[in-house]
Amino acid sequence: MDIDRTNVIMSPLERRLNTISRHLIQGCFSDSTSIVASPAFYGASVFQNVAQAPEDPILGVTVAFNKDPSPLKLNLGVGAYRTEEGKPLVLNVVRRAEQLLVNDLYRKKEYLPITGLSDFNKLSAKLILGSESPAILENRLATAQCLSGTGSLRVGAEFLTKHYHQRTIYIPVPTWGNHPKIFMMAGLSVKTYRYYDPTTHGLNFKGLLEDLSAAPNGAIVLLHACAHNPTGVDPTQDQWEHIRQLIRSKNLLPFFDSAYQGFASGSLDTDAQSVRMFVADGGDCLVAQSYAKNMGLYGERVGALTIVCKTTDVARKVESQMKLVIRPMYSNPPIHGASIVTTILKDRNMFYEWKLELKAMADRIISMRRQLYDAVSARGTPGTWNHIIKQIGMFTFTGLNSKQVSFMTSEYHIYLTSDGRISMAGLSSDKVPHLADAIHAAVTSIA
Ligand code: KET
Repeated sequence: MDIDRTNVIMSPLERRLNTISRHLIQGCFSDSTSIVASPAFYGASVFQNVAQAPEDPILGVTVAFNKDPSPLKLNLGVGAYRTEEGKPLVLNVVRRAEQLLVNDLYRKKEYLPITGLSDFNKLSAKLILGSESPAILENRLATAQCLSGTGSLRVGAEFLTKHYHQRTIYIPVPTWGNHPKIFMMAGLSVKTYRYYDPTTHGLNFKGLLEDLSAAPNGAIVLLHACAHNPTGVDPTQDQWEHIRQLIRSKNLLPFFDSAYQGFASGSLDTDAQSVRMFVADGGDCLVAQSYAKNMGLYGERVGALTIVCKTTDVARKVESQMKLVIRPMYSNPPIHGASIVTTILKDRNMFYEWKLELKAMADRIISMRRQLYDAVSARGTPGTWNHIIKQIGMFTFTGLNSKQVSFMTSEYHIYLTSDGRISMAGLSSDKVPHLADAIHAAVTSIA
């Protein structure tokens, strides 16, 4: 059967029908090889030179994990909380808030304003800065609901590229792998400051101070508000004060990433101390907040960017410019997740219930640290391991190298990022012996 009519003059409609019928016939008849292909259909794709991209270093670990058929497999890659049964957790208070939202027949699905739900913004600023914050009392801040922590960082970075005189941002070494990409894509130039000392598994405070002292005046400095990712090492209160003084004396601009408020200590207020210390001195600062971890709203993409300014007038102008960044990017943010957060934050009982559930998550992680430390110590694994209990937040930065990590994945089906970071939130008591065996075998058999 030959329906090729390419040598016949056809109208555009006829041509389209011709192509469709070819597809249909090809699907129906095995002897359709005699059909002559149209060059546009079978020729090289205009995208044929697109290179295969590598998987993301963190989210790609989950992709590999999902492909592994082994019943032993354990995903300690992405920072996502799991229960003792190894299951993802939706907080009870979140379920309750969702129920209220679903039952409210007056709720609409209209577009939100460009900067999102106004109550959400006020409550988010209060959560991170504290209700007595001078910036809130003096109304000199601009907050926009953004697409979780990542989106808040990106909007903040785009704003800085457009409106700030210094385009260099200093990020710690190491840091969350997405930081340099977010800032570079937004047009900032990325430099680094020393943060972690692998020999002590602690803070390289001297290196940090030296590098920030050498930064050009006005440069932007990315700071993890608490539970530094991936190291789990935070400055002490005194060290924070020292850092604050240095930053202010050089007119550096602090940009806080707060992705783990409540996860480090179990207390929302304690984990916000670093940010509050900077806001208390009256200087400018930016804060990106995420509700992915502390409310377990990972896929809802709820977060906020707050820019603290020195006067109300400046803050209003800043807000107007934030809108110009957001509008062509995604127009306005989604409504559901922010409504859940708002429902919880504005109701005294629900807020209290959330704090209890958050504390329970933080406590379970702390107990995992103790259990893993005990299990590794019991095996007499060479090296020092007390950093497992000293580090805080979701992660342990084990010190395992990439070869040891590959070994643990291939031999023990344990998935973690190649820098040796373990998500303690993904671990449960029954999996601790398997993980400790894997660490022991990796350390004793691979240098
Ligand atoms: N900041 C930090 C420090 C961070 O660890 C994450 C996520 C984010 C921001 C962004 O989270 P968001 O979901 O956009 O609110 N970190 C975990 C997940 C990821 O890589 O996306 C992680 O490190 O596993």
